[in-house]
Amino acid sequence: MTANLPLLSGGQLVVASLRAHGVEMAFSVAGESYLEVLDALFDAPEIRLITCRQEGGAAFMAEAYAKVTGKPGVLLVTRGPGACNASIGVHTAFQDSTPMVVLVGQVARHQIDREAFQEVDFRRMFSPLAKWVAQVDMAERVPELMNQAFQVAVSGRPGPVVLALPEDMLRDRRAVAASGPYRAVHAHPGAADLAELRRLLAAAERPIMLVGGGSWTDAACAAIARFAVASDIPVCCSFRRQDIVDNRLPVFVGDLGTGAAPSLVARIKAADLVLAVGARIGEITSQSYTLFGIPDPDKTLIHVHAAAEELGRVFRPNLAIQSGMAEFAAAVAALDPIPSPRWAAWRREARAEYEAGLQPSKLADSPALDLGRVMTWLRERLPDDAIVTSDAGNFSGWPNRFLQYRRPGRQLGPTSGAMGYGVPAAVAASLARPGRIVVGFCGDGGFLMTGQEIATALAAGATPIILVFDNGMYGTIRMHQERRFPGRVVGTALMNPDFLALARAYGAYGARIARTEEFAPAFEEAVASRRAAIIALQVDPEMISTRTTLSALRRAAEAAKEKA
Ligand SMILES: Cc1ncc(C[n+]2csc(CCOP(=O)(O)OP(=O)(O)O)c2C)c(N)n1
Ligand SMILES: [Mg+2]
Repeated sequence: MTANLPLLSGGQLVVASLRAHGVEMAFSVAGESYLEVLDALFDAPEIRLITCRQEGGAAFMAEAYAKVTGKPGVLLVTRGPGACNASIGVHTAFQDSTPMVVLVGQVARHQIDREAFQEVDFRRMFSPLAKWVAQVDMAERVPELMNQAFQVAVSGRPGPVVLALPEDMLRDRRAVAASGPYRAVHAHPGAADLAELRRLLAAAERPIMLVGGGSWTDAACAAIARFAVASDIPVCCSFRRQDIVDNRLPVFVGDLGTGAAPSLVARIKAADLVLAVGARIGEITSQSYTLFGIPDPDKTLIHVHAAAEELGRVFRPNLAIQSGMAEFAAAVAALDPIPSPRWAAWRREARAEYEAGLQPSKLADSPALDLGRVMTWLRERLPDDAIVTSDAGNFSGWPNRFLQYRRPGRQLGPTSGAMGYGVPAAVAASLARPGRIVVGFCGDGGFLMTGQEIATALAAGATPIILVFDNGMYGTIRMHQERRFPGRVVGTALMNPDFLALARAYGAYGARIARTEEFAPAFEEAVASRRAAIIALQVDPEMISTRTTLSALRRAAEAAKEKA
């Protein structure tokens, strides 16, 4: 059979494999270690290669592209320096359960283990960061290992895989055929599991559902909402996963992120049954492991997760179901609803608390730039298919608390808490879904970590609108400092560039906003400009979160110290 196949280089086989797996877009920073792959891409115009400015940005782009499209994000980077820069995105994909295929150039096989130029043992480097790492030492095995890479990335709990490609292997020529496309493999809930779930639910008085994790399709989101609505079960979302359930539905009751509403936390504590679907019950979801008893949660816990390893981790559920989200959602949507559930008032109260939280808290005497009013305006202005990306930092409390999400709109944020995510994710989302409004929320700290990818946006025609919350500090850490060491500010003050001049230097639309009423016109101009845009918001440093001010924090910490 092989006699009829053309001789292809390892690099050409890599690209033939990308094609066979249906890859349409890949993100890269070039390197001499994988020239053969780049050259093969020259002949593959159906794969759009996005040239990025730093591998950290490129990796976040690949990760966000995967979140938006549901397809694995493909990233190409060079040996040690490229892989080291990219590692933040690999870690984020791991924590966020995002499928990603990372191709890393490697030194030639005969140089390995000499600490050759830029050599790193990628198996060791990525072992705690990636779902799977391998090195392709024989060109004839490219189809097999590429196939395995895609298969592992998308199946079960999705995650990032890394393939190291020695540069001399990429030059070897072999007559083998590419393989693909991948087929994601997910478990289904069994009939007995579903019957037990319904029995436990029917016996509950105060149930609450918690949805989160990765690999939710639009259809799975719609199905899980039908299930919740049919039995009137309140639903909250885990950190930065608010787009799983339409926030305008009466069953939606808030998000259990880092700035979760105290009323929601109290409600979960008061619940007698928690049905957690897709989310890991990790540190943030369990509010630093305080929501449930360890290992036996003092309430009925039903945990549904794509990976068997997550079930029974820390907490021992009464019922553990290993299932993909689409498979689970379809199965429960078909269950008989609980007739006139006892918890109607419980659900109504939870929703009323959530709706009350949409009213901005009274924090200070009318700041010139009132972020609560800006967010309220955006909530009404953004279309249903808007994509919101978020960096990590205290500013993210504003969109998390006040915006509402629904499919096909999306909320893309790093549950890993990685700063630098906001801009590249917005660029990738805009490339993956051109024509949609994409708004990227960043702090002044996170923005300057990867803001250079605005250049990528301009070059590739992406049109994200980046909002930079300029408070002159690493606000989150300053908040922790004021709590623990009031008045002792160190390492958290920032001196910023002129963001307006910076926007213009990139060729982006730019605006600087100091007052509430300036926001709407600037936003509309940014949309109309059909270019990437940076809107810098001059934020009063007092506005440290949506719920408290910096001086209130300091006063409380000082009072606590005096008492102690
Ligand atoms: C890559 C990375 N480095 C450091 C941190 C620790 N960290 C978390 S939030 C934060 C400050 C964020 O500052 P900024 O982006 O200005 O947002 P703000 O909190 O001021 O709104 C820091 C330094 C992190 N999460 N990620
Ligand atoms: Mg800041």
